[in-house]
Amino acid sequence: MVKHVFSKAGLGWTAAAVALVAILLFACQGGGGGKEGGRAGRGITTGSAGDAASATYVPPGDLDKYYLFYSGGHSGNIYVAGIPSMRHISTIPVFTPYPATGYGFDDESKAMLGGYTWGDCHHPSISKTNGEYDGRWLFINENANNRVARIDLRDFKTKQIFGPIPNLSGNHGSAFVTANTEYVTYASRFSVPVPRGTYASIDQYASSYKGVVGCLKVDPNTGEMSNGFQILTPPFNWDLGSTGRGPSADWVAWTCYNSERATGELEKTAGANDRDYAIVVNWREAAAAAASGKGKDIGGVPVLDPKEVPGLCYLVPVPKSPHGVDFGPDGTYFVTSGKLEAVTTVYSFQKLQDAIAAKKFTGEEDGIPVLDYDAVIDREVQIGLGPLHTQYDDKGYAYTSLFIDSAIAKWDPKTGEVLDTIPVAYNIGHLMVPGGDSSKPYGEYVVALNKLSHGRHLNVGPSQPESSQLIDITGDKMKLLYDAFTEPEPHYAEACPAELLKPIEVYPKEENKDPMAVWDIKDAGITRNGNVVDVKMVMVRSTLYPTAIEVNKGDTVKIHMTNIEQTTDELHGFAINLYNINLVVDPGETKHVTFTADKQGVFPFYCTNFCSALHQEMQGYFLVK
Ligand SMILES: [Cu+2]
Repeated sequence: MVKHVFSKAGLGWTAAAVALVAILLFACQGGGGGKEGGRAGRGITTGSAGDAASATYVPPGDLDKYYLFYSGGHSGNIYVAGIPSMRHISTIPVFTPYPATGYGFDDESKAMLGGYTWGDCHHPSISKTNGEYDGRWLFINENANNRVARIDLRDFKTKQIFGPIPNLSGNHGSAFVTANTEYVTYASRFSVPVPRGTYASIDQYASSYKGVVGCLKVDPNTGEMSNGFQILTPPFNWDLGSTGRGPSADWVAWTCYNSERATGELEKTAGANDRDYAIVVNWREAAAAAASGKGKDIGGVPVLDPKEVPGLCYLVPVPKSPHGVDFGPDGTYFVTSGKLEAVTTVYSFQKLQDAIAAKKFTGEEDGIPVLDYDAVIDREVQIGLGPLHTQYDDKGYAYTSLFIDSAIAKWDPKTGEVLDTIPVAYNIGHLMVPGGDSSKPYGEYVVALNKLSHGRHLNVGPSQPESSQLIDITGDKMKLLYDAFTEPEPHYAEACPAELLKPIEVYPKEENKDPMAVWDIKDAGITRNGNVVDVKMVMVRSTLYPTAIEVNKGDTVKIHMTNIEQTTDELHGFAINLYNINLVVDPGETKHVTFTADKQGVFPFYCTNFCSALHQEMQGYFLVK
């Protein structure tokens, strides 16, 4: 028998009240900061410091075992670190200009940013084959301007930013890829009238505002994303999603909050129902329906309306105010947690299929059938307060973050038994086990992505970094190993074994097909066509050639820079005084910058990226008559 918490009308609010007390209690404790807010003040210890130190120590010259890709939140970046050292190795700029690599300054990356100077990126997703990470690409969503980006893991560079995606507002439930990277998934956190640009009064929210869930098609050879399809949904606030694998490989699920369709003061109004929903979508069927013309073109995308095209998606009741759904490694079950209900539910994918076939529905929302909760669940588990996200290890265990308890619980999804709990510092959001959202979890570690660091670091003033903690999960008991800090704000991360990736260190000359590339100083030079000036420049130790560029005021200047080095780590930069020009060109790469010579005078240019003993001598003049 399943204990049905929803049947007890009062329990939800009791749990919410407990949660509220816990939040208030936490706030009171946390206010002090400083030494009292540090490790001693919270009773968190590292156990044996010597053991923890040796477990995370990577001797100088040795390499980490895993790549860790953190989302950088509203920084718009991805941070690359190593596990177990937790050392920050590199920053991949994605949605934000980044002068350190010249990103957003050259013509190509500037065009890719599309005029936006920031993004809010949350959930990195390594491409998959048969449900396992294949290490080709890294996708990441963008919540503020409704986009998805693709990074090529061959060179760790952003290659495509797709969007703003039509009809979508707040792309939070993204960029989880399907089992063979057929699609990148997305969902609207905020509902608006569609298509974008339509006005409807806020009073019309429940009926005239629409959510969408959908998929971007991914080219299997190039990774290039293009519009796939969307499904119209009620104006719920879609949250995190998860893609199926194995038997559930054709399915994707997201949870929502605000199934009340409320507006304003959601902290009160969106908690009225004792349950919210997950939506489960058969993406393969939906793609086929869109391909056969069953969708309606809205904003340039085929949009499927469940009222007109039934059988593509279903709603599953979930504990109150969930913050995501996570398919298990073998794809036979998925887990949701109600952050205000303190209940984690394990759903059976087979029972879900059976209930759909037997039409075990309890109602519908805008044409989407609601499945009977009792018919589709395996069990409910009481793990702790504020359960959020779940990851899986290589032994069949689940790890769930507990925001209010500031802890991680290890438990068995097959029995519901909670096996261990470890406190973290503090208020964990996401957590990450290498491969923990794929068919092949690697286990070994869980990284706690904590929302608050509360002074567990040298005091850097009020703008405190985010905190991550590395925890050993190889034994029966979890062991805290290391505190790491990052720029804001890791929401999620993925990690893969180092040997899965084989990044290049130089761009091979033979692959450079840029028509403006020059590989010898004798081919470098300046040509004029009307008021357009093309400069083919060679960058090599130790010159930027031609060393003088003379133009007329008002000319359009196009500088095409080729770094002709084929040697590892020999980057060159190109900056012009007072012209806001800043490029960095990797070995074998060609980059372009186009600008108007709108200031008269003489402006030095120089190499910004230290390259050789004669680096200082790599300079020249940009002369404007
Ligand atoms: Cu240089």
